[in-house]
Parts: sequence; structure tokens; C-alpha cells
Amino acid sequence: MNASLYYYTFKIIMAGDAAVGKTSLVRRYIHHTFKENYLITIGVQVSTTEIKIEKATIKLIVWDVAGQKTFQTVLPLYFKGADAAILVFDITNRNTFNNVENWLKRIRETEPNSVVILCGNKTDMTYARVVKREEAEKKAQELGVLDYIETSAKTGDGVQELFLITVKRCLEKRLKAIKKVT
Ligand code: G3D
Ligand code: MG
Repeated sequence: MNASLYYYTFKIIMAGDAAVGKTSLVRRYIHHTFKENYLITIGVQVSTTEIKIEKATIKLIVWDVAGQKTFQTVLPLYFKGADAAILVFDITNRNTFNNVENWLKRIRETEPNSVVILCGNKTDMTYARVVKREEAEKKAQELGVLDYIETSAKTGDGVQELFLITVKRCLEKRLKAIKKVT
């Protein structure tokens, strides 16, 4: 029997300050099935991959910022239609953690109902950590973000989990929406 009884497509966007590791996370996760396209005019790199969960095949379309400078003006275009946002900060850089709220606000302005996952990256740099896990978990709670995941794009720690939980949350939401209309 064909395993793909159901087919879903999700748009996932990478958000967060420059140099927190957004591109590295996408590379680490998508890796072999790496296909890339550049939406050069808006400075976005789009990668796609497929994963299977039980009877469903899920196509992930991951949007990642290619450049930072002109980016502010096209943010709504970037966020539009996103099923999920992976909001990344660097656990060794408090500034990037402080900016999480700001990023969330911008995401919510365009997509009030999209799934948001908070991600603390660079856990391999234990010696340089300045944001504790508990503190980040508390912030996630305060901001109404359901999940906080720690990763290292360098070692790969937590990266599978990050994308899997993102997909699962998207699926839950899609199935709920389907139930509502049937
Ligand atoms: P961005 O896409 O958010 O701007 P990048 O971030 O993925 O370009 O990463 C910025 C820098 O951080 C890169 O270093 C990258 O190698 C590094 N980096 C990303 N993730 C990790 C991680 O988990 N651990 C460590 N130690 N470094 C990481 P360079 O030196 O190339 O600028
Ligand atoms: Mg990048």
C-alpha cells in the first residue's frame, strides 16, 4: 500500500537575528535532499524536503533570509502564509535573546495564528552560554509559545527534534482546521 494517503505542504520560515544560526540549521536538517532556489529580489532562500509521518507525506518549504540589509521592508511578504516560524536565538548572545519578543511581534502582525517554535542554538558552546534553558523556557511560556528546543547546528544536536516538533505542531493545527469545516 502506498504510504502517502495524505499529503500536506507546510511553509516554515526561519526568524531571528543575524548570525544566530538560521542558515546552518536549515543546512544541517535538509542536508541530503537539498534543493535550493533563490528568490533573489526579496533576499530569501527557499529549500524543500519531504518527510513521512505515519500515512502522511509532508512537504516542507523552508524560507530563510539570504541577506539582512533590505530585509525589514519585505518582512510581511516573508511571513505571509507561514504555517510555522522557527524563531532562533543564540544562547551565547543575550542581545539575540532580547530580540525574540520583537521578532514574535512582527510574525504575529502578519500571521497571528501560525505555529511558533522558540529555538536556542549553539549549545555546543557550553563555556560561552549566557542564556539558561530555564530562562528561555520561562520566556517561551510568557510569550505564549508552546515549545522551546535547544540545538547545535554544529554537532546536529536537537536539530531533528526541532523540525519534527515543528511539523507535528503544523499537522495538529491543520487537522484541527479540517475538523472544523467538516
Ligand atoms: P544566520 O543564518 O542566522 O545569519 P548562520 O546564521 O547560519 O550564517 O551562522 C552564523 C555563524 O554561526 C556561522 O559562523 C556559523 O558557522 C555559526 N554557527 C551556526 N550555528 C552554530 C552552532 O550551533 N554552533 C556553533 N559553534 N556555531 C554555529 P561563521 O564563522 O561562518 O560566521
Ligand atoms: Mg543566514
